[in-house]
Order: sequence, then C-alpha cells, then structure tokens
Amino acid sequence: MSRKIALITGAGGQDGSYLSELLLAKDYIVHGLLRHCSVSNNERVCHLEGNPNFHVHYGDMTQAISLITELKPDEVYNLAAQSFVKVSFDIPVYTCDVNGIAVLKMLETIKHTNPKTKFYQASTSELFGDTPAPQSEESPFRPRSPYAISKLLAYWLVTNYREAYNLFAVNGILFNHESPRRGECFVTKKICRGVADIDRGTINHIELGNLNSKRDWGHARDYVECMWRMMQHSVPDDFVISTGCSYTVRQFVVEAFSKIGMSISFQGQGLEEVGYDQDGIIRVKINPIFFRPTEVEDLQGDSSKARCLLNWKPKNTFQDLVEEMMTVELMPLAG
Ligand code: NAP
Ligand code: F7E
Repeated sequence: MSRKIALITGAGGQDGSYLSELLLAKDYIVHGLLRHCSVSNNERVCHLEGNPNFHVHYGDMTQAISLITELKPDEVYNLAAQSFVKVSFDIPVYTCDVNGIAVLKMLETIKHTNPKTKFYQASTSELFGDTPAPQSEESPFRPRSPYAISKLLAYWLVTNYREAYNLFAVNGILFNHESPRRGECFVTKKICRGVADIDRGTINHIELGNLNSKRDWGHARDYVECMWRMMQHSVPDDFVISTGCSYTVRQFVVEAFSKIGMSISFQGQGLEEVGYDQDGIIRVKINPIFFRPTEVEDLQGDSSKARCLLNWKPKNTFQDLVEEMMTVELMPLAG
C-alpha cells in the first residue's frame, strides 16, 4: 500500500509540530506549510527538517490552495490560524480572512481538484462562548469574540461541504490544550515563564487579567492523537475533545508557583486583588490591559462521544501539564 500524504497548515505552531511528529512516526509523508517571516519561526519543527519524509513549504493561506492542487494529499489538517482570542478584537478582518474565508477556499479547491482528500478543521471550544458548562457536541454556540465568530464560519462551512458535496470534512472542537511549545501570549505559558523568571530573580511579580476564567486544559500531544483518529474514523463527524476537568486561572497560578516552593494566597477583590507568597511578598497583580471586551468565563468539555467512538482518552492530567511546562521553563537559559 502506498504511503499516505498529509498537508498540515500551521505546521510551525504548537499543534502542527506535535502532529508532524505523530504522522511521521506513522510513516506518512508530511508536507508542512509555514509562514515566511524575516526572522526564524521554525523552532518547533527544526528538529524534523533533516527527515526525508518531512517537507517544508513557506507561504500563507493562498499557498495552501496551491499545495492542495499540486500534492493531492490524502489528508489536510488545517491548523493555521490567527489563534489569539484577545488580538482578534484588534484585527477582526484579518482574523476572519485567515480563520474563515481561507477555509472556504480550501474546501472549494478540494471539491474541484480531488474530492477524496479528507479535511480536518481546527475548531474550538470558543464557539460555545457563554453557553453553560459542561459543553458537548449538542450544546448551542454563542461566540463571544471575532476569533470565535471566524471559527464558527469555518465550522459551518465544513458541515455544509460534508452534507452538500459528500466530502470527508470534520470539525475537531478542541478545548484549551497546552504544552511547553505553547505560544508566549497564552496565559499558561505566560504564567509558567513568569514564575520561572521570579525563581531566577529577574522579575518580582507577574501581571494578569481575569483570574476567574475557568478552562478545561489538556496536553497538545494527547489532542493531536485525537485529530488523527477523527480522520481514520469510518464516517466524517464532529467531536468535542477535552479532559472533562476545569480549573480557574487562579488555580493554575497556585499550581505553577508551587513548583518553585512558593505558596500563593490571594487577597482583595477585582482590580485590587493581589497574590502574596508565604513571606508576604507580592507575586501576582491584576492589570486591566489583559481583560477582553467580552470574556468566556466557564469552559468544561464533555468528550464522551470521542471516548466512545474513537476510543480516545487524554493521558495527561492538569497537574502533569503544569509539571511538564514548569520543568521546561526552569531549565537553565542558553547563552
Ligand atoms: P498556534 O501555535 O498559534 O499555531 C498556529 C499557526 O498558524 C502558527 O504556526 C502560525 O504561524 C500559523 N499562521 C497564522 N496566520 C497564518 C497565515 N496567515 N498563513 C499561514 N499560517 C498562519 O496555535 P495552536 O495552539 O497550535 O492551534 C492550532 C489550531 O487549533 C489553530 O487553528 C487554533 O485556532 C486551533 N485551536 C487551538 C486550541 C488550543 O488551545 N491550542 C484550541 C482549539 C482550537 P506563525 O508562527 O508564523 O504565527
Ligand atoms: O486565555 C485569561 C483570559 O489566551 C485563557 C486559544 O488557544 O484556547 C485559547 O484561547 C483565559 C482567558 O486562551 C491573562 O482572559 C487572564 O479567560 O490562554 P488564553 P483562550 O482565550 O482560552 C481556545 C480554545 C482557542 O481556540 C484559542 O485559539 O485566561 N487571562 N490573564 C489571560 N489570558 C492571557 N492570554 N493573558 C493574561 O495575562
């Protein structure tokens, strides 16, 4: 049997790098689309670049369309996105172009050039917005940001192309997932890096926004495995992927500081809330610049469908995740 060809957009991102590793281990030929930048942005995949089965293509989403036509891949994993929710309020048009309209162009290309190509769409728990937890495939969508709205457009495009043209096109509705490779702007990485810098003595405290938000945080390595399983399933379908456990940002902070032997307790309310260590030194402050115009307060996923039909379950707990992220952040800095 000939080897499968996969195209991964956003291959240089957190999930793209783990998925590339997974598919190479499964003997795929992997084509990764990376954005071309004047500075290096291939840190997460540079260890793969000597692999004869890993091919890097530089370009933006227009290049994805050319690559689908040229390569006729068996599987396309569309992971590229403007993925930072807060920034989507500042650049909504760009966010909708990259996260929404580009998906339409890719589906049109597949429909016209090779309708056998399977398509995975990186959908998101942000679609649920303020729908009460726990959220499953049956829960209503109530998006609360331009990011979520752009992803909702993509979600319905995938559904429509599956129903109208019989494409194997699926939405993975993934709840938050993190790792040492997480981008620096996201709260988990920001906290872990800040705590490590406090441990080194280079800063005294970190500044955060809404500590009350609850998230269902899993590990990216576990979640890319489920992406692949969705694409091997007998029928194209949409799945929620989550751990089923949620924690507040405040709980994440406490867990991360515990890894450097600091016990954080919070006092005060709202903007005046402060986190003290056991010696009474301020280690956490609130800064309103990190608030969003509209917030998603409470996400906790019910992934029973994926657990049952795809025989998937996450391997890492919240505690494992914080442990791994902090271990990497606490490693001595190069140079
Ligand atoms: P990520 O680390 O931000 O990766 C996204 C990738 O897309 C980056 O490599 C980025 O390139 C690339 N990209 C951005 N704009 C592009 C453009 N115009 N053309 C080509 N490439 C572009 O995100 P992730 O955490 O791996 O997430 C992967 C996907 O899952 C995203 O679609 C995200 O929205 C979605 N998602 C993520 C989560 C999560 O919790 N991680 C949950 C649900 C859904 P640069 O590195 O050059 O910026
Ligand atoms: O925020 C709060 C913030 O930016 C998590 C993306 O991968 O997951 C991610 O979106 C929570 C929010 O992730 C800070 O207000 C407090 O309530 O890490 P985040 P996100 O917005 O949940 C979904 C599923 C995706 O699809 C997205 O692509 O933490 N928060 N203080 C803060 N957040 C940040 N970034 N920085 C703070 O200082």
